[in-house]
Amino acid sequence: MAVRVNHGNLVEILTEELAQVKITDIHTHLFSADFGELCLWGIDELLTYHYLVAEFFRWSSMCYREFFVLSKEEQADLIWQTLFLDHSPVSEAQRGVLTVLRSLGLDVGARDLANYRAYLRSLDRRAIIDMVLEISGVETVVMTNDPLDPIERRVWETVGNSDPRFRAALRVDGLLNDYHTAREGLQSLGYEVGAVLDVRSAGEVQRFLREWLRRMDGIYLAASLPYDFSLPEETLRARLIEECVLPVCAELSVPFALMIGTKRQLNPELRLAGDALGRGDVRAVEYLCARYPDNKFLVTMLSRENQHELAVAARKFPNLLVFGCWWFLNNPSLVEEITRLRLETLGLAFVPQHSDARVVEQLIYKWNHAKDVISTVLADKYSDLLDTGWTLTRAEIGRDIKDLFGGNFWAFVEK
Ligand code: RAT
Ligand code: ZN
Repeated sequence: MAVRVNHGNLVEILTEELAQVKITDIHTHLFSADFGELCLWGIDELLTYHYLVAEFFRWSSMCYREFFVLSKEEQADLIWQTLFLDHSPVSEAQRGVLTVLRSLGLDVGARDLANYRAYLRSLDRRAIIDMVLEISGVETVVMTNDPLDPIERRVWETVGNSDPRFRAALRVDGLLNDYHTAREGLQSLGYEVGAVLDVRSAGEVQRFLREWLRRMDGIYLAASLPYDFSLPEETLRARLIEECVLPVCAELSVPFALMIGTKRQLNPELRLAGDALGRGDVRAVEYLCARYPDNKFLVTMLSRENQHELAVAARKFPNLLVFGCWWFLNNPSLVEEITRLRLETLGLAFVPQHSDARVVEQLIYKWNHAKDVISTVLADKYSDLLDTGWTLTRAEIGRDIKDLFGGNFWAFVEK
């Protein structure tokens, strides 16, 4: 018999449904075990996450170079001391480490870094992946794949990805944001791409995209783009998108994912931690969706200020799926605000979050924290529905949660 939802059982039902949903994490920087050293895990990787490196330098006056020549373990020791022992670890990325340790059954109160290290080192790559996917409820992990990275390419050209829980996404930042360097990479792979994007070169870029999407069985093609990304415009990037990326995506029925709003290397001394953000221009997204109705666009924007406009754009275009609270937006207060805004503007037709995890264990905290916030917001929304006299069943809540955590994405990909 259908279980009716009421104000008394709503939170419990939501918690139970969220605990059992199988998540598709649509954007991560994780790799399956086949990728060897590219698959990052363990306490030293967790503590040297670039989000934490940036936070470490809020306190430390150490010179950047001195820090980066240290071993991973030494860097991790310094970060632990500075961000966890010398100050309370309240930031989102700091708390995340503790959520991971607790979920792995370790004693967070003991503050025993040596013990955490020893425990995690006693596991292997495959064991940690299995354990983390089980704990986090993640069923499918979408990777970020760059065939111009020689280490990664060697894997694709030899063993490939043998783990069906991991899926590929072809990332083309280099091509769109630094064509002249990427061109050399493409040439070394046998693609005859010239300095000028003439018909022949455009055809060769298309061939590269097509062949690598097929080889990786990529589910989408993606790029992160700077905050001043604009379309239409007379630039090489615009031509690469309109003459190479979009035709191939349409031909293979693959979405193009745009992640807009980066301000790369604002402080290059911080290396990977040195990127920032700027307010983007939603008009570029509106232009693409209107001009290319046969293409599908997955879009996330990095600036809080863009979220309302982006949600409104998604009301207008069925070929636009908004996803995630990306990178600097992945703070509980902002995830809550943005998820409320999207639910109120779009109903359940969006993808509320992706993890952006770089270290396997981060899946645990990113999804645990996201579910907490999304649960609070959904509880309010369902409660408002009950107040109107609308009836709800547990199965309907389960259906909605499945859509949010994977169903909407797969329906869009398969559209
Ligand atoms: O969130 C991150 O770790 C960033 O460094 C970026 O990788 C960003 O998510 C991206 O995909 O460009
Ligand atoms: Zn990312």
